[in-house]
Amino acid sequence: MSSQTEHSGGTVYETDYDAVIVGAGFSGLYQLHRLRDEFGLSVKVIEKADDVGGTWYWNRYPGAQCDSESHVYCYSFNEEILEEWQWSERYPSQPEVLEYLRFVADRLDLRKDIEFGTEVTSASFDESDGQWRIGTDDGEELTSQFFVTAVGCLSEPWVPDFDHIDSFEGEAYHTGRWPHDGVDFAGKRIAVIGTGASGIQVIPEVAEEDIDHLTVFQRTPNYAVPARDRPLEDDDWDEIQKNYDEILQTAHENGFGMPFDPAYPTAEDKSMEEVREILEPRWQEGGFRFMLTFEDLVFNPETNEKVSQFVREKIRETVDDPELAEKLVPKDHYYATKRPPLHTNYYETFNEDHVSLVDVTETPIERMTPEGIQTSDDHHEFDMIIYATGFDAMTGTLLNMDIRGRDDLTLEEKWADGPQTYLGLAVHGFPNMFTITGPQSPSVLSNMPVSIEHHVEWVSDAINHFAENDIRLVEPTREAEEAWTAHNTEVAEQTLYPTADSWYMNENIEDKPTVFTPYIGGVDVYHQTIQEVAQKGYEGFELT
Ligand code: FAD
Ligand code: N01
Repeated sequence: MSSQTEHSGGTVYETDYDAVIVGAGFSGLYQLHRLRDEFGLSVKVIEKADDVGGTWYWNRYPGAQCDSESHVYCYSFNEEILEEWQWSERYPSQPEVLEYLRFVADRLDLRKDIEFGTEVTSASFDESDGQWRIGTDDGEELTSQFFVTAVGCLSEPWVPDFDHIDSFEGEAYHTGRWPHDGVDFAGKRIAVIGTGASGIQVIPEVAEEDIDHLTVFQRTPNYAVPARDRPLEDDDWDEIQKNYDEILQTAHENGFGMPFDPAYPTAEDKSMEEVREILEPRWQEGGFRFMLTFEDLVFNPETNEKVSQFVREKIRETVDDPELAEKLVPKDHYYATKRPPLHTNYYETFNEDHVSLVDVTETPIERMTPEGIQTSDDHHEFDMIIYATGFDAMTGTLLNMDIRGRDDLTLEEKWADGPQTYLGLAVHGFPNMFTITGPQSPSVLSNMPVSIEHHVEWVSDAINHFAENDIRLVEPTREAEEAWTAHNTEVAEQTLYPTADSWYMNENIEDKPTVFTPYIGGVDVYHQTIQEVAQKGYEGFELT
């Protein structure tokens, strides 16, 4: 396949494809559909997995499930898909989301333009002919006019560099690269390292298996709120279908891409007793509806402290042993300044005799040994270690691809002090490249399918506009990029987020620069901003 375009000067450009997209998760699938089926472009998707799904292909650990509610954790762009697909639970589990994405890929006939089992290992912009040259691990090189990354914000698993990590002779798994054939837990002594959203989901599930013992290694206790999952019955579904347009519209106009708005502006003017009365029914209802109670939660320390206090009280009520409960109670950061997880029986699990906790702030992990884990005060023997230690988030996957722009500048060099982008969508010095859910866009601070749709639609319309208007090269100006980067920092600093050591701040990986990586101005504000940029003739971009 090849694509030919004639520029106004008479030059004919020939590339293998109009656009090459990396990744076949939620983002890449929709991006392919939009460019190919709406605008008739020639498009190739390169995906290193051997199927579609992205996150939901890789994260198959027991308990892997969505925290977003199913009826909004989906595409909204296609009425038929919305009508044909019925979710079975309030929060879909990993197999169901994977099944959904397979269904969409088949329904829209996407697979024929996806090359599976192939990793993009390099991508460089060739200034001589204005093409992207994309290299893969099978030695192939493709050329395209546009290069679109849809590689995910949480797709590069991260394992800390523990001393002698490879000496462990038992089984070791990362939650984000879980074996597809499952894992046999029977009779085993198991360690889980990490109590983020993945750890909080996997721990209760592993504890329920027929195991010998589970030891949880916790560095930072988390504020987990009950999910309160339940099946979605036909009646529930009828109700959703009746109001679907309105629900989806609310989600697309909400600051976090969720279908509900905060009910109270602040808790500042309320006593703790009043706050308890407001929060209790939301705690019983479960899910992110709890987090979105007070509008100023992540802005106002007073509101946040009251909500944090409420969660702490719940943890103490649930965990029988007061000393253990105190170790599980977060005190070092504000609620929601690290990604707030939902849970099903997480705290209850610690009441089981065969589950114990090691607080690594008291007794740090010193090294791995052939038999297990050596902490500062004990040697723990295990048959299996589960790393629930997260991801090289936001930039890790992008930087691993050896992306090079003008003057052979690598993205890694460009972002040495942290990401610099225009709108989280494009980078000065890297013409014709677009980053779906790139750093400095709302991405992980939202119900992501909403943000993904906003990005994919914007990028598709932009590429179509450039094609129709004989524009060959598109690149944000340095000034626009500097202004957006400064704006990102400015809005983040108005919130409590920078006060926590989170992966939002790159703090989970020692040698990454400490900067707030997603955009916290709100999905609604952000969406309006990118639409205005387009309406003003792609203001901030240089078009040639
Ligand atoms: P991904 O799904 O990460 O897909 C990226 C794809 O790119 C992957 O298939 C990967 O293999 C491929 N890729 C990467 N690099 C290369 C390369 N060099 N060459 C070829 N292919 C490459 N978000 C929510 O909004 N709500 C939730 O409840 C929620 N739950 C989550 C639970 C887990 C366990 C995790 C890890 C994330 C969760 N997320 C959630 C975030 C989730 O990542 C997004 O919702 C969404 O799935 C992202 O889709 P994506 O297509 O942008 O990226
Ligand atoms: O990863 P994490 P995750 N020694 O980085 C600990 C999405 N997601 O995979 O907090 C000991 O949050 C680390 O401790 P600390 C969601 O966006 C969504 O759980 O850094 N411990 C932390 O406890 C989420 O935020 C869902 O002190 C070490 C844990 O490992 C994102 O993915 C489900 C350590 C890592 O937590 C990532 O979540 C799952 C060390 N050296 C994931 N290094 C749902 O929506 C790290 N840790 C359901």
